[in-house]
Amino acid sequence: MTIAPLSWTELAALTEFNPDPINGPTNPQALLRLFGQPESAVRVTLYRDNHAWCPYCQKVWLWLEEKQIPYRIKKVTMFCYGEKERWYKQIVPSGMLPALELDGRIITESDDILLALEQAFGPLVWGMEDPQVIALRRLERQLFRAWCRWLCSPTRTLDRDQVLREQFEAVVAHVETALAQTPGPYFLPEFSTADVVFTPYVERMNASLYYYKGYSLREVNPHLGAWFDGLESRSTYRGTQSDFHTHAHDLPPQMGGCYGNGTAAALANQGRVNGGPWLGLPDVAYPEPENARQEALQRVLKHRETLISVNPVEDGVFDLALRCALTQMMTGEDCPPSPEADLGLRYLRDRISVPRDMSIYAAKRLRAALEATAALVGDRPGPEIPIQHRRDQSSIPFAHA
Ligand SMILES: N[C@@H](CCC(=O)N[C@@H](CS)C(=O)NCC(=O)O)C(=O)O
Repeated sequence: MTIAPLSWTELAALTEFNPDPINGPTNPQALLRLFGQPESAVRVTLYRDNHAWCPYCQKVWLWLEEKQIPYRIKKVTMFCYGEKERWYKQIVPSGMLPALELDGRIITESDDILLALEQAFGPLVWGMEDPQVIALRRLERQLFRAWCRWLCSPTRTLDRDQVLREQFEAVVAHVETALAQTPGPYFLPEFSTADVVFTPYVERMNASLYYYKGYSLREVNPHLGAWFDGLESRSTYRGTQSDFHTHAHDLPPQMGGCYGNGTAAALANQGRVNGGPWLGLPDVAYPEPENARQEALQRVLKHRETLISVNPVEDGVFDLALRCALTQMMTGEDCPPSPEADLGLRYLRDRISVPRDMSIYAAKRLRAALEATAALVGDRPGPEIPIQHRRDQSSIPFAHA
């Protein structure tokens, strides 16, 4: 059965998603976080990237959320998404992120930021200079280097790829041993700075190795698997968590290239991450929240005019196509758009940025609805995702909302 698209007013009546960005759960949209405290308690401003993608920013962001330190957020553009704001270069001439203002003092370098925060507010259980944390921080850098070598070396042969894979797996074995020392899922007996330090890049390793190398870090390593589950039990982490699609396509310009090994497993994973089905991918394992579709709908409603104006398909055609996809997402019934709309629907499907635009399950539901609706009328891929930069992801047109 097919149905006609709902109007924007009818769609708006289907969502009540409206969390409090300031005092509610961790989210990338907030510009102020108070955790129930008065605004006069704010001593900290975090300068982080607009795209909620920068791994070093995620480290500081997660720490502040875990410690519930009231803070302000100022968002800055990363080079690969567009031009750096001049006002930020006056504060931090290199333009590097993150930066933190604490009682009027500017601090850069994520490790120095965490040290300064610890001095002001106390450690997140075990601090940066605890000998156990120092050893784990060293292990994290070792893992990072082995990952970069495997992912970012343009290997010509599968043998060479295998050597780099084994080098990476040897470091992973040390990580598994470290995690096995504690009865719980974390690196130390409680969630601490050590977990915060590992989070950003292990999340990116899980995504990129699945996509480019056909290697599922989370699934083949039981202690890392349990660690991811532990992270996902925390609303702080869920608010910062990205998905495979976002990482797979945001990493190449950041890393100066990511190289696939062309194995059947890698190609199959690429097909799945790009074209779905997205539910069931090992980028998330906690149960889907009941309001995931409502969240996706609310986020599209908020930005619908801009989404329509930046889409490569003609405005009237895309307005209808977008309503078709949202109608499909909310009712489960197919809603055919105009024949030329497939391209525009896939353009949007490929540009949902998680968590910037919405959380992981909302994004999966929206990608699925966009794809299902596009497939009703055509099989053309959307415009290619650039690999040298991601200026197609600019948030400038969306800023007024
Ligand atoms: N060592 C620094 C590294 C920070 C870093 O590499 N930041 C990147 C983003 S992940 C950056 O700001 N690059 C400039 C840009 O992309 O605009 C730290 O720990 O804070």
